[in-house]
Amino acid sequence: MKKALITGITGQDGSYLAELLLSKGYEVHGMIRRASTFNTRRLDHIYHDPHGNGEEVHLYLHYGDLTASDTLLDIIYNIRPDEIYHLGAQSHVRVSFDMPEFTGDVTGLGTVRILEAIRKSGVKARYYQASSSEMFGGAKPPQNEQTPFEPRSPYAAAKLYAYWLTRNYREGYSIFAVNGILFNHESPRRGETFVTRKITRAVAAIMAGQQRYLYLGNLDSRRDWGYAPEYVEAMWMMLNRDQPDDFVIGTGEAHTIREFLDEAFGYVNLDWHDYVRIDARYFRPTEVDYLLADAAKARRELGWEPRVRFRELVRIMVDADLELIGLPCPGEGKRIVEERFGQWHRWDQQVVSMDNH
Ligand code: NAP
Ligand code: G4F
Repeated sequence: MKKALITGITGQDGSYLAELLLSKGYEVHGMIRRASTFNTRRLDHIYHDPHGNGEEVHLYLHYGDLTASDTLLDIIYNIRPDEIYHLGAQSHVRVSFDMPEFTGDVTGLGTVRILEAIRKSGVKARYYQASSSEMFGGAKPPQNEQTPFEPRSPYAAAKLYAYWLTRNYREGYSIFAVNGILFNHESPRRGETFVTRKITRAVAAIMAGQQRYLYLGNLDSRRDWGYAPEYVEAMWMMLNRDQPDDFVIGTGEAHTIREFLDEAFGYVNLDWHDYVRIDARYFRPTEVDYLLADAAKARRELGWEPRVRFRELVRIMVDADLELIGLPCPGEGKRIVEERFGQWHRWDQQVVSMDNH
């Protein structure tokens, strides 16, 4: 049985990746932070209480933090994983302007702490670095592996540091280390303060009569939005090939926030102009205007191709948020997930609380 360690397992991508690896027969270990409230809600549906009589699920959680190198070394040395997926980060771009030093510590230095733990422990683990299209910043679209980086936020600068460290450890210490340069990917599990989920949650709350207005920032930037479960498959593909290399992952289709609003509100026959207000708080000191992936290399060398397109993604997210708030949903997005992925998770129901910590 192969062993994988996931940092950031409680996040959007970490939870989908844990499901994917468990379905492939891996023993999955995740690092979680101690919190005063439950932070494992994205995992509750796959976790099985070790004291119960249910079927065994090979999912194990360990306390740790990217700011503490001693625990990282212990975790890696004790588990001796075959694959490490480093997804943990302070991942919010707007917040990185408020907390630039902290973002550098967690998102940038956190990476070198993991790479050093791999090197010092002598564990022969393959390493995945969650690099980001945000590193392209002001670079002209479409962006691919050859595009020079022009970071425009503390988050992007921290990710760029981590990107180069990953390449350096690959070249200097022969570690099988790869950068997945992923463009924006979303899902019903997306953090509530990223713009897509903020919008789809608002659509549901407005339909339920619980919210009057939705306050947003810049509506003109363009993003290449894909469906997160497909992106974690690309992560696994990158670690399961002969040679380590870096790959851009995205759909090759970009849309503005306005277009996202059109689709999300239009799906439930609302006109967003009646509900959206602009709040300058959500503007960024420097914005990334246009991200558009050229993922030809991933298509060619990994055989990776996105199946969920923009309009379908929006419908999946709106359906999920309508259900979550207890309203019936039009069902187009739900049908897409059931047909192509087999199962529609009502993942956010809980909180049941995982009791091994
Ligand atoms: P996310 O939902 O924000 O999850 C971030 C994870 O990092 C959470 O599990 C969080 O734990 C953990 N974390 C934060 N600070 C930590 C610390 N000090 N020590 C240990 N863990 C810490 O992010 P995501 O959307 O799943 O993205 C996964 C990774 O891909 C991130 O590195 C992100 O920057 C990168 N990325 C994301 C996208 C995207 O569009 N989603 C695109 C490109 C790259 P808590 O749950 O306790 O907060
Ligand atoms: O949803 P966002 O916060 O995502 P952003 O900044 O593109 O970052 C995400 O994708 C990156 C990959 O490119 C990841 F590396 C990163 O971790 C994260 O997952 O903002 C998208 C756009 C921006 O242009 C922002 O200015 O939406 C605009 N926006 C407008 N109003 C807003 C809002 N963003 C947020 N979060 N909240 C608003 O109210």
